[in-house]
Amino acid sequence: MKVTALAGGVGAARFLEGLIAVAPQEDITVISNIGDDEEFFGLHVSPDIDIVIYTLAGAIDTEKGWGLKGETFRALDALKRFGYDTWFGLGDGDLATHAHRTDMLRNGATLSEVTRSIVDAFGLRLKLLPVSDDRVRTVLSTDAGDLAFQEYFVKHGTEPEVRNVRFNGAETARPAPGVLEAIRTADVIAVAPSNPVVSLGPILAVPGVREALSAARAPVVAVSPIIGGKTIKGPADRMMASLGITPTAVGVAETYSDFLDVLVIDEEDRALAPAVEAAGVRAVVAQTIMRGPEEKRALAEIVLAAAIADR
Ligand code: FO1
Repeated sequence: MKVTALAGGVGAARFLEGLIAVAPQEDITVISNIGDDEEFFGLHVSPDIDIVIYTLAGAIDTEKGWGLKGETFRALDALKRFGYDTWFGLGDGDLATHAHRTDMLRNGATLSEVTRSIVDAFGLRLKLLPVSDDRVRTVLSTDAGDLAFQEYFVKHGTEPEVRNVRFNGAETARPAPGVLEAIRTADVIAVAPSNPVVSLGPILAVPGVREALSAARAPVVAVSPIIGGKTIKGPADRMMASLGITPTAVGVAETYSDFLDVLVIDEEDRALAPAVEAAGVRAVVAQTIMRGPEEKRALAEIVLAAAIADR
């Protein structure tokens, strides 16, 4: 069974840990957000791609959910000496990934090719595709002005009120090789429990992706990242509310209703099932909080089973 997953950062990586425990990596294609990519010290950083790779390779700092475990920050400390702003925590080992990525890109490789090389180097066998090899950047208009995603998320700690979100470059970006095909040929399409606005939004903004999802023969199954009106981590609930999207599983269903077949919602939101279904999306109620490996695995199984039942 070929599984294609749409993924943002930390929540997605945890969901994918469950997926690789129940399906062979060779059968999995992950389409990653690139809207929160950023350049620091001339190096191209792709946080969502790296979070997925490090997590699935067992190399992630599990406490933080990003960066490498056992990481040191000596290079970043040394950069302070030259007056650099060092609010973004790039560890020494992590910097090697970004140096490698930047070197390959400067030598003419595409982001897809670079990503494949990092996936291989970390011993993974799944296919991980940036949604595009073209530049797409998330910019948030906030009460503190226009902020690039990492400025909003890390430098300002998601404090500013978000008024509007745009994905610069998305209108002219082309899906990376294999992206539309992975959607077209999948048996199951899973949408990870990521922020619908800033993690999945940039993927859906690349022309052709949303249309391919609507036309896909495979059932599209999402897991709601909102439980009881709140996110486990991150600003999705506040951001949805300030953008006029209901910050509940119902708002998630409505955001994806043009292509979504099934939404897995948490037990806590059982009462929302009829409203989710009123948005034209079948609701499956399950335990969606992933504390340990068993829960990650169980959630992946629920998503696959929901897709099979929907075919
Ligand atoms: N998140 C933080 O909250 N603080 C950081 O200093 C930070 C550094 C960082 C370095 C590399 C990387 O791949 C991710 C990093 N993240 C950091 C996470 C990142 O900002 C977000 O989790 C994603 O962009 C959202 O999916």
